[in-house]
Amino acid sequence: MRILLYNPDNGVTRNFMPHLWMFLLKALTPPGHEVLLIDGNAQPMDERKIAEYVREQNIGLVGIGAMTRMIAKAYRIADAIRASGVPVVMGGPHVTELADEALGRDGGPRHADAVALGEADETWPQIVNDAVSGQLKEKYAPIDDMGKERKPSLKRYPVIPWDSIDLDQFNLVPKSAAALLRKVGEGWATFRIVPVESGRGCPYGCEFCTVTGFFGDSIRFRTNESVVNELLLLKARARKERGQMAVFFIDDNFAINVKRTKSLLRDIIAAKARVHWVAQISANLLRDEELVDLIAASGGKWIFIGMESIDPANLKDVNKGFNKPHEYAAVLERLAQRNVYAITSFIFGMDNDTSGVAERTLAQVRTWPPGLPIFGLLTPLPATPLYKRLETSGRLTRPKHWREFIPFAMAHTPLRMTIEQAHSEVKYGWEQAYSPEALAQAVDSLSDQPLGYRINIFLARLCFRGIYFPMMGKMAWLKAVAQNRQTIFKLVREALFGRRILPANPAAQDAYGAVAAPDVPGEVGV
Ligand code: B12
Ligand code: SF4
Repeated sequence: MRILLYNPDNGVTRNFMPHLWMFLLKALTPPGHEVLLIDGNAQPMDERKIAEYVREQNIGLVGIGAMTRMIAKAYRIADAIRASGVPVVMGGPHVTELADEALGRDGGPRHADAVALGEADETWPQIVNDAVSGQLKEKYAPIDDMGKERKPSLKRYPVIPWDSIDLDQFNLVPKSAAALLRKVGEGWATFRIVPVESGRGCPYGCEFCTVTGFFGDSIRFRTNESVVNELLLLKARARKERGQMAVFFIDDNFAINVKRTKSLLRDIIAAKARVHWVAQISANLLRDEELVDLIAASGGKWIFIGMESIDPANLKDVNKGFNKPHEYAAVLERLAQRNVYAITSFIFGMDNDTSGVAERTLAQVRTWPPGLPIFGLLTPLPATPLYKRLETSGRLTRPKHWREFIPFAMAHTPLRMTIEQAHSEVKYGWEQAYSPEALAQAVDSLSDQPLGYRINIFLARLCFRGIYFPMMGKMAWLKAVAQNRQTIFKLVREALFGRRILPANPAAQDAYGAVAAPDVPGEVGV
């Protein structure tokens, strides 16, 4: 049977990284089937086009995965495919929480023939077999012999054949430039950011987050060996095609077990499996100097930190009191001393937020080492404790906000400001943090560093700008380039004519004797 796995586009950003679930399920598909992958962010298709594709390719089963914000699109695509007589199975966090919605049991239309609840590593082969025999069940849940929910172990993680898989749709180097860039340094014919998981689960239970409910508070890890082998496979592929590969460790909290993370990072260094990587780690775990040394030594470049707020009252409200705003600066300095920078994520519209929260936050951000601040709104995702609290207190203004997704729009009223005020705070945050002046300032703040670091922060900021100010077309990119022309000229002039390059920060020479690899243009992490 031919199977199509499809992930809808998010409608905001272009594809920068494939979705892991597709590659994982492909690797877990029983032998004898052909699995095709389409990521809507890389290959945008509308309902008509995808239904046509499914017919032309003689597909017998379609699997669709989506987050809440893409679910409306996912349902439309599913409807079009089902209308042409091909069964659809849906999975992922949204339909796990609202299976009845996908199955049309909540009074609305039906969108899926079957739903895979929770982690599908163990149920997927069964789903495929049932589809082949025309006996798809409505729901598939990972349960043990006693009928109790079972979280799959990651100890026998499948080998994702990164060395042979077709990754053409995920090359971030434009085709027109590939031939030339092949000859630059070790080769830049391709540049890909690949998702790798080393573990699942986070016990912290922040009120707005689905992770603790979905993956459970039991944390599971792959073996170090299996992660190291995956990195070696990725490196080999990059070398073979004269390209570059960076890794996004998509674990929710990569250092949730600090001892294990250190041992993994040591093994990566020892096996020469070092690649440039990005990971999500909560600020409280970055107090550990040895961990931060190992992050730098093993290729860590960007750490995503869910700071959420600089107000301890807000953090307490959302059960994230373990974040200590007075520590943020020290955490970021500790990273920056080793040339590791942070993607700092903030949420506005929390219950203790008042007008001016964006400027108050930015005032602090400006005193920190340069990074990539991102701003969002508190969003009640289905089945989170936050959703339940707001529902109970009658504060949801759009209880089914996902049915008509609007980017950067609140679905409930904050306590101390209006919805409109919260929206303008987010807008202000993005405008100020990504203005040409702010980009120039970020570049200048690294004036004692080699040029590569400054180009890196500049390109990263330019790309991140696209999260709020979509840069889908050539014109939008040209406009962003024109606005930042002064900084670009400055960097180009320096690249062509040079200037005195100061040695890299001695702290980059880590305790393990490795010098943090100089960043190179284009390596923008996320
Ligand atoms: C990586 C990641 C991203 C990447 C996404 C890009 C990418 N290419 O991966 C980035 C960093 C861009 C991102 C952004 C956002 N993310 Co995100 N992200 C993740 C993260 C950390 C890992 C996803 C992953 O690969 N997991 C590992 C795989 C194996 O798990 P999985 O995807 O759940 O798949 C398993 C099952 O769900 C199931 N399954 C999934 N799909 C399908 C389909 C079929 C057919 C079947 C049978 C089974 C199945 O089988 C898989 C194997 O068990 C998750 C948290 C998490 N740990 O999952 C959050 C998560 C998915 N993100 C989330 C959110 C909210 C966001 C943002 C909206 C945040 C924001 N406020 O901006 C943005 C939206 C981005 C956008 N523009 O669309 C939420 C989604 C909750 C929800 N109900 O939708 C999650 C769960 C985190 C959370 N805090 O709750 N994210
Ligand atoms: S620390 Fe991060 S992953 Fe863990 S529960 Fe909180 S927001 Fe979710």
